[in-house]
Amino acid sequence: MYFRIPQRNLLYSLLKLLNRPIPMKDKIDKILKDIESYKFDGKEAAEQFRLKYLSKKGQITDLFSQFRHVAPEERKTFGKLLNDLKNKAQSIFDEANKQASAQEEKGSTDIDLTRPSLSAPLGSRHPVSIVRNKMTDIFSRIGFTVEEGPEIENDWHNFTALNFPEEHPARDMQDTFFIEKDPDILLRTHTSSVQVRVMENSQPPIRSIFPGRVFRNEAISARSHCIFHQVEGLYIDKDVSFADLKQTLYYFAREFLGQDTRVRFRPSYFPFTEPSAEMDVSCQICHGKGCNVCKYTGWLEILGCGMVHPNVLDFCKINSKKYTGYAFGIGIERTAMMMYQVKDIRLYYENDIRFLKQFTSAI
Ligand code: 2NL
Repeated sequence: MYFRIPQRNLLYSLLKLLNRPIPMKDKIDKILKDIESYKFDGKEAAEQFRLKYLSKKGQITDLFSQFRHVAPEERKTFGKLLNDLKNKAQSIFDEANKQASAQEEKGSTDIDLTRPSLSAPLGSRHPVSIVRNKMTDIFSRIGFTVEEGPEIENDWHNFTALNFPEEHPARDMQDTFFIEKDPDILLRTHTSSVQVRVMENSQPPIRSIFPGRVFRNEAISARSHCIFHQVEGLYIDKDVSFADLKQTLYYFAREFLGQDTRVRFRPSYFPFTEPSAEMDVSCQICHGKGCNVCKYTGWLEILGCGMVHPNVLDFCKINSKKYTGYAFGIGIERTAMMMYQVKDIRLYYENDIRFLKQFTSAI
């Protein structure tokens, strides 16, 4: 015999009378709507879903415990609805779990390789590179090859093979960055060390230029820095004379600064050349009239040069009785300061985009 609970029947009759949906149906509908709108959002959110609906204290489990209050004639309908709801929630959770494991296997981020990349703003060439390229381009056109070598050097390649006497001040710690002493390992103070390496490893004719970064232990100021760049040049063959040196550097000056450029040579001294000279160019700012760039002389010093000292040739296993050569060295920053009227060398190393973006180049 079936025994009715009077109060429960009373409640249902009352609700039916008021034409209200019964609460169980309401709850099932609401939960169904909620779980159907669930979107996968990672492992943590999937677990929250399970706790909310399927765990011991979850909303669906709770509905099952309320089932015993359902009127017997409605148990079949609600039993099915509840079971369907539970199965649906379980399959949503299972699917979410699958996705979470797949994601974990891939590495937690989803990278869409088909997405267009962010456009990187195009930079500009560094003024030191612009000037170096312009110099190497000019010399390449008359048959000079470009050679490079190490920035960390030994005493032989940086000093001894270049005819620096034992007591020369450049060998001092005050002027050069030493990495080790006895045997001396140091940061090269000029790219002449590369020229020594080329001479040691090949025989004339040698016609090359040597761009690169060099290091000197100088106090940093508007005019000098402990790091700067050079382009050196070397030409060795039979019968190379000072006339070849002058004409080549004259060609360079006119290509570099303009065809109306004039040059002059002043005697100088370097341990690795004899005779030695410095070359001035007519000031391209005032065309010789005098301005504050050329300090009202009309001339700017642009490079040092000379005939390779016979000792240097012999040290590098080139027969100085048979061959002669000339060499020169140009400071890139100094030249760029003149060209662009930059008053402080430190600007070249500060990487301030406002400074760097002002320079444009064809190469
Ligand atoms: C300067 C002067 C110079 C050289 C560099 C050189 C290299 C060898 C042999 C002979 Cl292996 N000379 N280089 C020659 C004269 C001057 O540089 O004021 N540079 C910024």
